[in-house]
Amino acid sequence: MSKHFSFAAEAEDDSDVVFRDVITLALLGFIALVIILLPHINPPEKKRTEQEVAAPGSVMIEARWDDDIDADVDLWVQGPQDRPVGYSNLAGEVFNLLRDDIGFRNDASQLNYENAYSRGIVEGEYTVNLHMYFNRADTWPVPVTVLVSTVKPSGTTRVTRQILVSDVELRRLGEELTVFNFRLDADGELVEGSVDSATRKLVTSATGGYNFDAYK
Ligand SMILES: [Ca+2]
Repeated sequence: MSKHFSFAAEAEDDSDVVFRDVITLALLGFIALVIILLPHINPPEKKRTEQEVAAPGSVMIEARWDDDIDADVDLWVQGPQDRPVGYSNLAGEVFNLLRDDIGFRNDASQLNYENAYSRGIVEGEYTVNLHMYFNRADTWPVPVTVLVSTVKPSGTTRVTRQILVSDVELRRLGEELTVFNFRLDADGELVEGSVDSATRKLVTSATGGYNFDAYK
């Protein structure tokens, strides 16, 4: 009997130890979980900087030509009191040329598309030109659509509004065509009566001695 009781007592002790171990492990597990989750509970709200809230508007200029024509058309743009921006002058004070398209070469997108984007909407005179740089396809004319849009912040989003569009044709190698001259006011609105296509030369030669002819 005593042996039996002894076994029973031992068994009781063992189960007690196991029970306490389980509690301890569960507690440790819970503490570990809390430590792991602590940084994620009530994360500090991402503070928007003044600059993010008051993101500046932009002027976006796009040129799109026939995707089936292996031609290198260049978009050249000039913002107020800025220098001309195109493939050989990629950045100015106002504009950046974001995408230079040289036709079918080095182009996975199959699009014939160039665009320039401004930093802010600056009041004043803008000019948009096209330059027929090279036409490997030797297909003429090359139809090009040119779009001018403003992108303005509106609450937490941005609103893109097309303000000008024109379909033009390039007819010879080296041709430089002024598509638009226009003015924007201080609110980034098109000034009525300011749009024309009087010729203004923007194409300037490459700086830094880069051999762009290698892409022809
Ligand atoms: Ca080009």
